[in-house]
Amino acid sequence: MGDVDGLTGSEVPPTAIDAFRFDGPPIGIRRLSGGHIHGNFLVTCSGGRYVLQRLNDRVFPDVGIVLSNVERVVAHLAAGGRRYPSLVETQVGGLSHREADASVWRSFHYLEGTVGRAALRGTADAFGAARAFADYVLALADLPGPPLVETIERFHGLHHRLAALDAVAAADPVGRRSGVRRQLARAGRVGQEVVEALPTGGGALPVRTVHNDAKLSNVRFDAQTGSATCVVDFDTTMAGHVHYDVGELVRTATTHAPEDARDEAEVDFDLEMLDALASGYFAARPQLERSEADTLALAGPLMAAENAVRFLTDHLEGDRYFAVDRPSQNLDRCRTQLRLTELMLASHADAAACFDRAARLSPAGGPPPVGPTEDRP
Ligand code: GN1
Ligand code: MG
Repeated sequence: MGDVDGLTGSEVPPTAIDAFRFDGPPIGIRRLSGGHIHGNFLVTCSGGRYVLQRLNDRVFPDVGIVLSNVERVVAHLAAGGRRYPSLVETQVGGLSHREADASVWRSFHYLEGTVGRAALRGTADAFGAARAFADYVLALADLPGPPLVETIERFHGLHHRLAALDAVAAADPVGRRSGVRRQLARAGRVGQEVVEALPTGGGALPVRTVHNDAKLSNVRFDAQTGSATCVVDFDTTMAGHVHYDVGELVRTATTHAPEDARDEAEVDFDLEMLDALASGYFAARPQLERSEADTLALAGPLMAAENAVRFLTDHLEGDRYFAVDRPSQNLDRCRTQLRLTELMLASHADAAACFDRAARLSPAGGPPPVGPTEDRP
């Protein structure tokens, strides 16, 4: 094929497009914004639209594991009659394609009639997004076969992320430490406070198969009705705690500031949105244990603090992990997440009241029943 929209010659090799069984010749390609990890492109062919991804093998060292986990998740969601993004076969009947330069490509059918949201439009969006993520965990509770393989080792875990930050600050590989002393101290202080409030190791919290990247932007909403139709991006779906999902959603959906706002004063913490998120989550009857339900108000601070620490670590490492399009973007991301953590901690009592109310009013009624969990620490 020829150079479509001027992109195929550079970012998307024509052979990567030709490798997939797309319906009709490609008539347009454009880069999709939003994700920090993979290269994401929208390929428009005469007979349909597709999301084509170049997988990031620095972040996911074994892309084969990612591919097979995702295939299992997609097959299980399909068997349960749920809406999900389906994979496109390659010309040779596989579900991924390796280029001569060793890059690995994968494609999904574009979920027509749906839209993503960078920010919530209102409480109904919050309710629907939270219910969709709770429903995802319920759907995977009876995934047949062995547990999904860990795609990124020790992906979440604030304690270990803080240790990694200390190590990179000590090594200071690109000489940025002197410019971030205040944020380093602040991240250490805020991170420690959250680790002490919600220790996630030690077996106190059940381990389930969770999404692990439950950002608002990973929810698709029906373009007509506005209701949340499904969640996407299953690459980090594996063992974890429900707090990782609730926390990602809370940190991305309760503030009106972009994650990389240059001025952290823009960051707010909207308790009305939190209330709707909590109601939506429990509306799915998530069958949480007491230890989970009672600590959900700390999920937002946990994930905001963890992301702050990861962004600062990457800034000190020279922006090797998260894609950036300007020099201090990871530092800005770190500041917004620290600010958000501080605001959330200051409103902890109100946040806890939101989750308590939602748990009491959940359709199951009464205290959340004990649900199926795995027996691992
Ligand atoms: C990354 O898939 P994407 O780009 O939305 C990251 C998440 C972070 C997020 C911060 C595999 O998510 O863990 O929370 O950026 N994903 C991975 O926005 O590291
Ligand atoms: Mg992701």
